[in-house]
Amino acid sequence: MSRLIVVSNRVSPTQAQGASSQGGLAMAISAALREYGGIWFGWSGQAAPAFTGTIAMQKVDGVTVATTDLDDQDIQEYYNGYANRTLWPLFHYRIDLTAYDRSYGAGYARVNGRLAETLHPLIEPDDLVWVQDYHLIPMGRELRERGAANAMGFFLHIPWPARELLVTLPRHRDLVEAMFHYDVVGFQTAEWCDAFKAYVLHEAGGTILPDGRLSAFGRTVRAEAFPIGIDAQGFRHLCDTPGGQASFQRMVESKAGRRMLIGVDRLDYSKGLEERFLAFERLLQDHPSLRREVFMLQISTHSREDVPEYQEIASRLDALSGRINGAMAEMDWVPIRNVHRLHTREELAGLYRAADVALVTPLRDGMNLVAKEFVAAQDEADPGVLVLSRFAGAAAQMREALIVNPFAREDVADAIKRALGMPLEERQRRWRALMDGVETDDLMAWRDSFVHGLQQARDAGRQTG
Ligand code: GDG
Repeated sequence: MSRLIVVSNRVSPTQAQGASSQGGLAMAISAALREYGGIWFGWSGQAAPAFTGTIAMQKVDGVTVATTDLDDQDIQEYYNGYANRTLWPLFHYRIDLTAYDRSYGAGYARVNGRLAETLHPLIEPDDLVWVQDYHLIPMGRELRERGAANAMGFFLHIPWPARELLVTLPRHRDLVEAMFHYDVVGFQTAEWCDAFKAYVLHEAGGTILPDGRLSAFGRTVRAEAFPIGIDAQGFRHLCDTPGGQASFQRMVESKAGRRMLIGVDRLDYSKGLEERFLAFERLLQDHPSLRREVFMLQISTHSREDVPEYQEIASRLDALSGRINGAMAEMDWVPIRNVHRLHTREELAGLYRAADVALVTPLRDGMNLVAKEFVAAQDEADPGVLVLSRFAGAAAQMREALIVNPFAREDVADAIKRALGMPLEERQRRWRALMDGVETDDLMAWRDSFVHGLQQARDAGRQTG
């Protein structure tokens, strides 16, 4: 059996422990690595005075984790720069926030080369290589240039932008050409996959082969949608843990008979948090009878704090919730509970269960796992309602949610109103359909279908090679 080599931007040995406090993705990757054997490789998240390519190898709970440190310039140009100030905003349709600095592009190329140089000696001929996310698009090409002939796949966790936006990126052809060094490239939705194909066909002069593969730049690649899921049963069980039950109880008491809207997000401009607060304000303005009856718990954990745009969104959001609260709060009621503290996954599960409505209203999102976690955590007898942005990848699967346009404040306010008044029978019917999808298209199904795609690529290579 082939080993699996997973390459992610950041890897920490604790992720491999599969602890319940870790995200589901880390758990799924760890489980696959335990099953297939292999290595999880990536940046340690640490800075070294100079890049040396020294590998720290650790075996954690049966998973081999290999990490290397980057130097400060690498972190600045590759991670804070090209990944998070160029590709992230551009791929989330924010060309107004995109930094097109040459030094960032150079840092991105350099670090991908350095990581490939470090990883390459660890790869054995039969290994399947699975590269994760936008930080590492050129990794496959860098490995090929060093002689790796393995079956290789790339999965993009974020949207792929429309070609009209992608062409604003200097050297966009080079980035797309890099995708053709993989055997399989996976996207969250058919929509992002189609956007990639549109570029290949109309910008790169490529074609679609009879077997469905794309051909361009003298190479071929299979491009497909592999929508990511969550460990639905595992997440549901978190509600029954002592931590899950305690946070549920605490929240129910704190609600004091009121109804609660919940939002859980990394603090990021793509998540539509300001628009969400403004939609809630509009709801309370249009329906004064809801004041004191409803409040919003918004948990937004700080992220990427070295990037100026994230400092700005964080302070804008605090100012906005402060303004709304100041104008509307009463002695015994505050409309928005704006919380930045990190919670455990058990606590989150309990909070989701205690909520009446979830607001998942990103302006653009690859998938959005919070939507799926909320559904998994609901009480079947009295489930809450999911309000979901049409611009989240999850909307392609979760049709029974109340689908909204997050840019239209009144529409979101109307959907919240409808969610709050939805009869039990309708809530149960919608929840059942959503839960069936979340359970069927779960994280393990996602992982196994991608690995299966890699195995097919390896076997096809054996037949022709
Ligand atoms: C990218 C794509 C795609 C949040 N606060 C806490 C906490 N979280 C967890 C949530 C959820 C995760 O973070 C966020 O996942 P999302 O999917 O919503 O978003 P991104 O971080 O932007 O992820 C996204 C995803 O990759 C997977 O492919 O869905 O579209 O942008 O799991 O629960 N977890 C803990 N404490 C918190 O306070 N423990």
